[in-house]
Amino acid sequence: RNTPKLSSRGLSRAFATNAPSIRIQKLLDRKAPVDIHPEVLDALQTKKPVVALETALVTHGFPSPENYALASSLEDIVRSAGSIPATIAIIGGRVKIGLNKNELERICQAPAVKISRRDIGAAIASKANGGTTICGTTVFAAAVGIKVFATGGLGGVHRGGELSMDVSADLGELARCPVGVVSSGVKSILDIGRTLEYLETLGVPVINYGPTREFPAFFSPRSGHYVPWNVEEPISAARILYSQWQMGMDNGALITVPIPQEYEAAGLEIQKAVDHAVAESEQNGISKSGKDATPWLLNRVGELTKGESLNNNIALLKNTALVGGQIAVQYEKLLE
Ligand code: PSU
Ligand code: MN
Repeated sequence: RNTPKLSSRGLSRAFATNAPSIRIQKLLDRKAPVDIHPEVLDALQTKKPVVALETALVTHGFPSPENYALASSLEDIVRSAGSIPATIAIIGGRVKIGLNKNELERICQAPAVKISRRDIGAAIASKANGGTTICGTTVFAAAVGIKVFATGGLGGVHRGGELSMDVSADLGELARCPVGVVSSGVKSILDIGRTLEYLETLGVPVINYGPTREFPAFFSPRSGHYVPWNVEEPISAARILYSQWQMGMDNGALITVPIPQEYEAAGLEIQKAVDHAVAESEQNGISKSGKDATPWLLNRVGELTKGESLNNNIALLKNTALVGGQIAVQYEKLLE
């Protein structure tokens, strides 16, 4: 393996100094199948800002080889904001917190399972490769004490979810892990209103990053649904996270970053393809296929828009990576 074995001596010094290291020490004590990239480990120990990045979007959301260019540019953007990126995946049954170049290439090319919380044990035991969803990535970020995670589209309540009960595990995970998830809202492949209701039930704060409280609909900055809070600066988002966790609360938070203005018009066109794809999924039964439903819809929207949706998707991912990097920097300053 390229990630050197963690030295438990170095860790016990860190153990005394901060909370992430206590968690890491516990993982080590259990000989957990986790490799923390040395740069990420150092950042966690010396309290540098770290931003988690997911891999289901590269294994199940984007085609190869574009996925590799995207994943590495998201890491670069997090760095440009002053944070250390920790792209998370399962490779050969080991949980990787931060990937080196070979590992990133591998997860972008090799067949991989889509990893939600419930897939973790089985994927490790069967030595699988896995792309972690927001749910799966949040589990691992929390396990090592990463506080900020930047991504694209959150899963949610599917249309018709009041009958099918197809509700993404992403929502429940935000309620149980102390991680601030920076995303562009949820795609209108989902029932946005019910997704927001469910987040409220779970006690997950939803904060829009921008001048209004309108919840963004991924391809569009507007959904017609409103959330209770908005902030306009990274420091303001960081203070909300800090205050919540200072109280000993252990739930996460959702911070939504609308797609940049110049993509709004294209977003409206893509919206039509979204409706078309949802109608098809109901006719062909994919909508009832469990974990395959979301990847199928994402792929179909890409086909219907001849790749236009992927361009918008890349733009918004880059934007959330930047804002996530900035929020992580401000959060660490509050801890000083
Ligand atoms: N929605 C998107 N893009 C994505 C996903 C959702 O617009 O890439 C991915 C994310 O990884 C998310 C997962 O966590 O799909 C949700 O899948 P499901 O609905 O099966 O929980
Ligand atoms: Mn589902």
